[in-house]
Amino acid sequence: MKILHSRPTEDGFYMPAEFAEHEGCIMIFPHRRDSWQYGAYAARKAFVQVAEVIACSEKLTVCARYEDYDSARAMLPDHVRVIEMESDDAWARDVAPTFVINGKTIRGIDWGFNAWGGLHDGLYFPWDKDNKMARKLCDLLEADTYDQRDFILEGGSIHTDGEGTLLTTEACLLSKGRNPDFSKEEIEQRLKDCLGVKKIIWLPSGIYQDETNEHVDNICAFTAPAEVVLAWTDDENDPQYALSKSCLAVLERATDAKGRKLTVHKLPLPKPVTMTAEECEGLDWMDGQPTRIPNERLAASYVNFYISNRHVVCPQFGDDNDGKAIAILQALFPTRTVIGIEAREILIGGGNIHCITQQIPRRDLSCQQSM
Ligand code: KQY
Repeated sequence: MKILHSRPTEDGFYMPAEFAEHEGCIMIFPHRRDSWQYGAYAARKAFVQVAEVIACSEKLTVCARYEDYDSARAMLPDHVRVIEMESDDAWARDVAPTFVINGKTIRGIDWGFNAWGGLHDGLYFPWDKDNKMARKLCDLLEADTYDQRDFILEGGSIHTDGEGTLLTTEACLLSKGRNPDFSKEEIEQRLKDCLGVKKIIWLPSGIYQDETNEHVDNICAFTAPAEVVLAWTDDENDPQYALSKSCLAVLERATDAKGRKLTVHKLPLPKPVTMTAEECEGLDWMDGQPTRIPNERLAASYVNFYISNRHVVCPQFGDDNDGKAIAILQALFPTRTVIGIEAREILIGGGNIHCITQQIPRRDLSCQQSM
């Protein structure tokens, strides 16, 4: 496939919203022993449950390393495509391409990936296998590839409405470990040039303790044009309170690319989810340091859901708010069924259901959406 050095927007391409129809989805089979406790066996079961729901209505491709291929093939349903591909970890949202369309054709964007901050505050080294995945996946899907490797970006740090508006966080995109030589204006311009967006809504922060420097996909997501959900707590003593409140203030003032005010739906957070000593013992150390410590709070949020063609796949934490989150999302997605998946095993890795998935939009969606 061709490697392109132009910019998608100038070529008439844009990134559709996740709630628009998908051709498929990409996931990666987990294996990393310093991310997933006790050899990733329980994490694999959780990934498979997510895969089973998505594969009901989308062509799902799961990438597995050579040594994990047989397990992946055996654990996943027959109609899921399993391919052999090297990876450093299992975060398809961040290492698979961002797909853009023009109403007829699909192309992938190959952003630079440096494990959420490179040598500054990245989460592992090396990350070269992850960094090569976008281009390999474009080849597999026969999609020409925009070379944007000079710009570090993860899919979890952006959400679009497909109608010209993008949500992101300052905490992540302005972090020192990503594009320290780019000004905020230059970052905005790159997002506009690549994703067909005209308006960027900068939320100040994300979820407390989110080790991605606070990806937007854990705190806020579009559920429809001009409608968002925001992770929320009423507990003023929770450090999350100030973070969510500052985001709410921005969202309440904001208008989107079409001049509409946003409707903000608060999605309650679960009570703090923390690591147990036993879970910590099940993780390999990295560079002589434990990757998690007992009582460490994890960045649990119901906002980290995936919207498939027929379902919304929502994390569950064994919390009183699990059912409330499902009920709120079900009301917001009346044409889909919301399915809860026990997600503690995924959360231990540092992300959640949205982070382990990357949608492939239908290439023939109306182009009008970006106008
Ligand atoms: O949340 C994500 N998009 C990725 C999380 C990476 C955590 C690595 N331990």
